[in-house]
Parts: sequence; C-alpha cells; structure tokens
Amino acid sequence: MERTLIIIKPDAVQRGFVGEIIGRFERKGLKIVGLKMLPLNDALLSEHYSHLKDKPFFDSLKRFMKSTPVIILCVEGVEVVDTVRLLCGITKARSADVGSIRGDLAMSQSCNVIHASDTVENAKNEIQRFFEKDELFDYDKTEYLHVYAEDER
Ligand code: IDP
Ligand code: MG
Repeated sequence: MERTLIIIKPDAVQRGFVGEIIGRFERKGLKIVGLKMLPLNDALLSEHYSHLKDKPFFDSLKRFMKSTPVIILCVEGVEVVDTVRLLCGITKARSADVGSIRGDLAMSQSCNVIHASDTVENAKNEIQRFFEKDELFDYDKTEYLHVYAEDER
C-alpha cells in the first residue's frame, strides 16, 4: 500500500488543530505508521521547499515553518497520496473547498495549516527526509476489514 508524508504546520500547532487534523485522517480510514514532533531547521526546509527557492516568499515561508515545532505524520492507504491532497484542499486556503482541511480551518496562502506530498515519488523522498526506518511501523489495522473491500486490501 501507498504511504504519504504530512506536516501539521506551525499555525495549526499554535491554533490547537493537531487533534482535529489527525482525527480527520483517522476518520477517513487511513493508517498512521509514523508520528513525531520536531522543530524544522534551515537545511531541512531548503531541501523540502527547493522547488520554491526562487520565489519572493521563500525566506518568509522558511521563517514561518521554523517558528514553532511541527507534527510530522506518515500515513498509509490505497492511493493515499491523492486522497490526502484532496482532504487538504488547494494551497490558497481561503479558496479551498469547504469540507477540506484548508477550506475549513485556514484563510492564508502561506499559513495553510498542513503540508502533504503531491506525488508518489515525492512522498517516498519526503518520508526518507523526515523519518528513520525504525520510526515507521508495520502493523495490522483490524479496521481495514471494514474500510476496504477484499480485493482492495
Ligand atoms: P502545497 O503546499 O499546496 O503543495 P506548494 O506550491 O508546494 O503548495 O507550496 C508550498 C508552501 O509554500 C504552501 O503550502 C504555502 O505554505 C507556501 N506558498 C505557496 N505559494 C505561496 C504564495 O504565493 N505566497 C506565500 N506562500 C506560498
Ligand atoms: Mg507542495
């Protein structure tokens, strides 16, 4: 099954949305296989946001992402990369679909409460960037008997 990387950003930690956001993934039927809190530093952020390094907002984005420790999650599910992006909503939170995490909880294009990997390949790289092998867990989730049909498990 597929895995993806999620970061609960500083604004969400400050606003007390950690439980709300993790709860949404749990209610959807996704399996948490890794979870931790850590402060992000310049080197990690320069790598993680390398696709934005020439943007005028790059420095302020890094300052924002360093401002409070973040929660990092690795979750597993069928086609989970796309599913989690749908649950998050588009980057500009004030225009994101109602019902999505950004659409329900945020107003900003920068302080948009959550990061999620956008492709399967990026998810693999991001999971390696933020988790050691022994911080990720394989276990049976009995709920899968009810979340997925036999041929999907
Ligand atoms: P994504 O998080 O929806 O995948 P990306 O384009 O990968 O969006 O941008 C990464 C992060 O950079 C966004 O989530 C947001 O925090 C910030 N960001 C993106 N575009 C802008 C912008 O135009 N102004 C300010 N911050 C931005
Ligand atoms: Mg992105």
